[in-house]
Amino acid sequence: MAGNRTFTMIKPDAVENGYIGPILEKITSAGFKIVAMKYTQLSKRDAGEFYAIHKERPFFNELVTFMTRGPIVSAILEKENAVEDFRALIGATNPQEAAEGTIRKLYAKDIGENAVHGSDSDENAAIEGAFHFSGREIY
Ligand code: 3AN
Repeated sequence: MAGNRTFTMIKPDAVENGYIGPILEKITSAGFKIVAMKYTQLSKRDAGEFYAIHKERPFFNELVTFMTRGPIVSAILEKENAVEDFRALIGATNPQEAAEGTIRKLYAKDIGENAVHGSDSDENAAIEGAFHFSGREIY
């Protein structure tokens, strides 16, 4: 059975461009409840750990530099079928391939700076949420 939570980050490009408000509006109007949320900045070590799965990819250093260059918003979201529905809401990794109306189509520039993160499985949603939130927050 599909889980009901996912994890997201509004990435530095979207924060810099003033899109926190519009993106949160898209998320909540799509029926996601915000369970935990914070405005923060990742260290290189945090970003490297978060994206460890991409360590061998040619874009890894670029990704870490990008994700640490400014503040982000990280959040745990709740909705039935959360992971799949959120991936549909944000659109394809490459904004040029993202469907009309999706967050990446509306607010992202390119595959490297693509405005938002969305977990790709229930398992990763739990791991990523735990990475960003200690459990002492109320959620
Ligand atoms: P998604 O975020 O859609 O799950 P992944 O997991 O394939 O996509 O990639 C993780 C992140 O790595 C992307 N959000 C993007 O910021 C970055 N990324 C992926 N592919 C590239 C690429 N070819 N060049 C630069 N950055 C990339």
